[in-house]
Amino acid sequence: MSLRIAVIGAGLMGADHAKIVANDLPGATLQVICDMDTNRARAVADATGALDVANDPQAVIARADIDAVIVASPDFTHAPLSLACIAAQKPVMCEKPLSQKVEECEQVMQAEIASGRKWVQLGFMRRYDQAYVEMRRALTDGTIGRALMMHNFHRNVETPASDFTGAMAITNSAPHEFDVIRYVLGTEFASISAWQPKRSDAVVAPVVMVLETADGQIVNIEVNNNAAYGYDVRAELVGEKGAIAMNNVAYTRTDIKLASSTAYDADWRTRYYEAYRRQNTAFLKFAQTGVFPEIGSSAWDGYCAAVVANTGARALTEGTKLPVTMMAKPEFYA
Ligand code: ISE
Repeated sequence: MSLRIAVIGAGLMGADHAKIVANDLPGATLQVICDMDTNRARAVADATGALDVANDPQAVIARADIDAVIVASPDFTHAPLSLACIAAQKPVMCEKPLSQKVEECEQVMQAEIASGRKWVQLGFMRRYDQAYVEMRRALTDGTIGRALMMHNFHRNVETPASDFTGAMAITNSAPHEFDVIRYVLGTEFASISAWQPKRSDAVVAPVVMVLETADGQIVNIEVNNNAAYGYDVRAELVGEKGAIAMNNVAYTRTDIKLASSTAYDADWRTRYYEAYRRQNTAFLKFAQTGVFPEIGSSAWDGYCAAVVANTGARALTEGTKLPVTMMAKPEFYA
């Protein structure tokens, strides 16, 4: 039987998830699009062939004709809606972040542990991006030897809102790096410091972070939310025997007038389309079998990202290096 999925939130990410469920997930039915703004839900439903629209997320989660849920509503709703899915015993693919509040991440973990099984997969889709998959493999199969350093750039064309701050670069954008670097290196962060250069205008300046891992590696992350020229994510993993770097994903190169150029994506939805598709395919299998995806992000990973992000935001304000202090990993998430 086809798995009936509800998408909660009909904004940019909800519309994208709905498109993936409708076009790229054989075995899934796009049952409901839910948004507080019913017109917005209707527009996404019309574009994707979803069967129904609604505006009350809690009621949608409880519906008997819903088997699994994708949460792509505003960040502050992620933890409460994940908790509702756990209570209703419905698998949920929750967009990142699980919460920016560490205590809310802990509540979700506690509810999952009490229920006896995992229900929450978190939308840190970069784990499914081929470049990071190959970086991880270069470590696990020994190709580049033991990891020493990882360099990371994360550049957006511009911020979604003019009141975006340096702290938000750390709590909203950088969690992608926090999660995927933990995954690639297979370790936890031990400390973080964060700095900003001065810009000549009013928009938020880049944030540069340096992190140490528990295994003695050094990681640097630049988040530049106003890079102006394109969506550009880069990473290079340096090992003791070699290095592996991500290429810009471009199918063509134009050579003209003594110059050569490739194009950048405008944002993450096209750059990571394949990663989202793979992630959601893994979620479908999880919802069908109850077996948590091998490389998927869990509520524990959401907790870790929130701890690093909150510590990083404090390090930026205080202008100092701070230790990243996390609880011991519960056996349940081992
Ligand atoms: C943004 O905050 C996101 O959530 C996207 O997933 C990410 O790829 C983008 O670069 C961030 O700025």
